[in-house]
Amino acid sequence: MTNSLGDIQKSKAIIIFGSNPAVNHPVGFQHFLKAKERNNAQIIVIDPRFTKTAAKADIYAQIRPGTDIPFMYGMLNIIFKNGWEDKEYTDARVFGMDKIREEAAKWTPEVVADVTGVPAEKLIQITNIYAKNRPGTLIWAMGLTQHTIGTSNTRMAPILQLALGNMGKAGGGTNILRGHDNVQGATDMGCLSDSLPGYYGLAEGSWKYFAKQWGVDYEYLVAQFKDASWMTKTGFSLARWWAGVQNVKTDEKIENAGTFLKALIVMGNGITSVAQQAKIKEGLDNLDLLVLADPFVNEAAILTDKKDNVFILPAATQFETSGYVVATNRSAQWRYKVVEPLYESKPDQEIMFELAKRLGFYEQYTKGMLMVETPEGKLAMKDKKAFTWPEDATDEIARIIKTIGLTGWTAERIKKHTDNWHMFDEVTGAGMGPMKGEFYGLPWPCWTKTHGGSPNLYDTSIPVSQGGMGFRNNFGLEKDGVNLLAEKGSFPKGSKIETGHAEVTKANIEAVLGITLTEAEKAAMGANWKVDNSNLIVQKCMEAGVCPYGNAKARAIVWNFPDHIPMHREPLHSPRTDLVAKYPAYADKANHFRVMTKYISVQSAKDYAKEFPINMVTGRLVTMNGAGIENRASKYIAALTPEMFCNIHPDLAHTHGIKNGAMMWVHSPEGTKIKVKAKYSLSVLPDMVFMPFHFAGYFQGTDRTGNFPAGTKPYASGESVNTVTNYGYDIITQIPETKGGLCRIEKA
Ligand SMILES: Nc1nc2c(c(=O)[nH]1)N[C@H]1C(S)=C(S)[C@@H](COP(=O)(O)OP(=O)(O)OC[C@H]3O[C@@H](n4cnc5c(=O)[nH]c(N)nc54)[C@H](O)[C@@H]3O)O[C@H]1N2
Ligand SMILES: Nc1nc2c(c(=O)[nH]1)N[C@H]1C(S)=C(S)[C@@H](COP(=O)(O)OP(=O)(O)OC[C@H]3O[C@@H](n4cnc5c(=O)[nH]c(N)nc54)[C@H](O)[C@@H]3O)O[C@H]1N2
Ligand SMILES: [Mo]
Repeated sequence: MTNSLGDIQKSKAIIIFGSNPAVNHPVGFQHFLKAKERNNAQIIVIDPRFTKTAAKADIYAQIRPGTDIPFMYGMLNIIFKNGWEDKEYTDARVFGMDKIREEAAKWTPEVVADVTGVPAEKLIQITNIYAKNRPGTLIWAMGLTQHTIGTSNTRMAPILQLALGNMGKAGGGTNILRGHDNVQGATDMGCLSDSLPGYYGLAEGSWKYFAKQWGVDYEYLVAQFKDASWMTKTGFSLARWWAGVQNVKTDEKIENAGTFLKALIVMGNGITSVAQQAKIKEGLDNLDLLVLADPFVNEAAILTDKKDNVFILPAATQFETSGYVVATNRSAQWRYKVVEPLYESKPDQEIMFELAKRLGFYEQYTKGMLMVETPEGKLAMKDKKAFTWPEDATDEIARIIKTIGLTGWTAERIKKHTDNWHMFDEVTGAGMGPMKGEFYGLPWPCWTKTHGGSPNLYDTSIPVSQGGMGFRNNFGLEKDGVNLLAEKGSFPKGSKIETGHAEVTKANIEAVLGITLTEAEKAAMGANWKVDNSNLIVQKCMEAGVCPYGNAKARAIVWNFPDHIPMHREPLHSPRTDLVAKYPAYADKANHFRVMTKYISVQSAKDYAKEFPINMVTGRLVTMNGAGIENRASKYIAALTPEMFCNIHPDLAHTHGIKNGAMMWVHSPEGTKIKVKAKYSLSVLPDMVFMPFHFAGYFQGTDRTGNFPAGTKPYASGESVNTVTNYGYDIITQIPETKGGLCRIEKA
């Protein structure tokens, strides 16, 4: 999220792609409604379903799943044709908008209407409203990401905002409504198999930096791998780990150093929330060891037939421990323990510490918490023997993670913010009284121990010391002879440098900032601001009003991705076979998170739409969360949604003889099926069904709830929709295509 929920109150138009905040972010959605009250903000919703959010919109477009790129190019087509783009802004701050303009020219409202199903007049009306009411904010969530082209979708949306000059503006930006309360924190901390914490790349230099910061030998880290080459390779993803298990039937080659995955430890994932349950079941069945650390009985234990070496560890909930979490707008909030862990449950960190002890790396694992930076740029040990949880962990993160500017996130400061939450403005997040000069939760980048946080990313209208910045210089200085740095005149307010500049390093700092370093400063300074234990680079930048990461252009062209600019590609299972030849899927990709991943070979294998003519959309309900066990194990919450169901248009149901409330089968192109209750709804078109993914316990028509240990069976169980969500994974992130698939239905 570039801005914040409160900042949405400043928007004059709000366009929502594939997000249903009235249901999934009902508290945050109040800011949208306040924008309406304050500015008469126009709310525009683009969703295949008429959602509760759509019901609050001024204008709604019922789009075919997976066609948001054509829709946005269609908007750009109209914007460019009418000269509504912010040319001064794009010339100074964007690389490659000319290529976008060329592609947009192909997407006339008529072409867009054919591909997306949204009438041309509606596209024109929406574009008019959105372009003429600035600043406009663009919202997205899972409706854009859960596709094979998810990454292209998430590039397309900022491009639209850049064209309109809406990025880096209060009331503008791209505001992605994230999922779990701490999902931003989880990604920031490296719960990803393709980066180290803080998005430090999987490169030797990063490993060496972390070895130093953790107080362990680099060679010790190397020794944990088969050989050093595996340290720079992406690991398996949550979506496809099962392909790495021996005896799982798949023709998809894995590249895992000639060996297989043997053990799986699950902490905080439901497993039944992941696509291709039949394959996941095979993966679980064939593991040597399965450990499920969860406050509830994780339903992976119910799905598998594995009888030995399955351990269910009682994890404490987040109410039984403390530490900070990161909100969707990059701000931190302290969470105090409410009660001591109940019974024999343990908080996650204690489970991990116990594991580290048994596996013999407890000292290496925890040593970093006892280290500090000295002003001379050195690392020293704190004056105590044992660490204090979670304060020392928090300070360790602040010390090490410089890439996204966590230096200012000390335990002391974060607690002070949470304790004084009433001293901050609801809209701007700006502090008052004792909190003056700081923004609530110190939204990152929070460059120094006194910096107040950055409420809106890429905002050049305020000084860097108050959260201002240009775009990041991360991809070189020029590409094909074109300057990648911001043009002259585009710079954060008060900057000593009034033009674009490279990220600041020890080698260029004197030239870039026009300063002379003392010998002592030179000796203390790290090679660049991301690895500088002295923090001198950042400090000097702050003094000059300059952003340490440079001042560059945003790139519309990503030359290292398969599609240099976002391109429309039909879902792997497309209801429009006639469009597949024109907009085909990617080439199959070997070694994608260690697993060969299919695109065109699946898409071109057959005309799926003939046999599976119905679009299948999956998503969320306001009464339930994620894999659903937390709700279904509660007697009273379970009563709100006691059964798994399928939203179906009465016209479609009628043609299959399915009565409202009757059972029906949903079949997938992979040959799997689920039995669910039909629930008539006019929110879906007659060529589409919608199912929530919050149920588990049944598998392809069979009741597996007898597998629950005595006394743990939840009050509600049902089929997981992920048994029938289709094969398909994003080309960059490997997120499953759970928002674009096909199915066939049948009366049960
Ligand atoms: N009550 C509740 N709240 C939650 C959660 C929960 O489980 N329950 N989960 C949390 C989590 S982890 C997350 S990630 C967020 C997710 O929040 P959302 O992304 O809002 O959740 P979804 O309901 O999965 O999907 C949003 C919408 O995308 C639409 N959609 C599907 N395909 C397309 C498409 O191709 N294009 C467009 N434009 N729209 C499409 C769907 O119809 C749906 O209405 O919610 C969080 N909040
Ligand atoms: N078909 C389909 N599938 C989807 C999606 C979709 O839209 N459609 N959305 C996807 C998305 S965006 C997400 S985020 C996932 C969500 O899916 P999951 O991540 O599986 O979601 P949750 O149910 O929130 O949490 C998983 C488990 O964490 C446990 N848990 C809760 N608190 C703690 C704790 O403090 N410690 C430990 N160790 N465990 C805890 C819960 O009991 C639960 O078993 O689903 C994905 N799957
Ligand atoms: Mo999520």
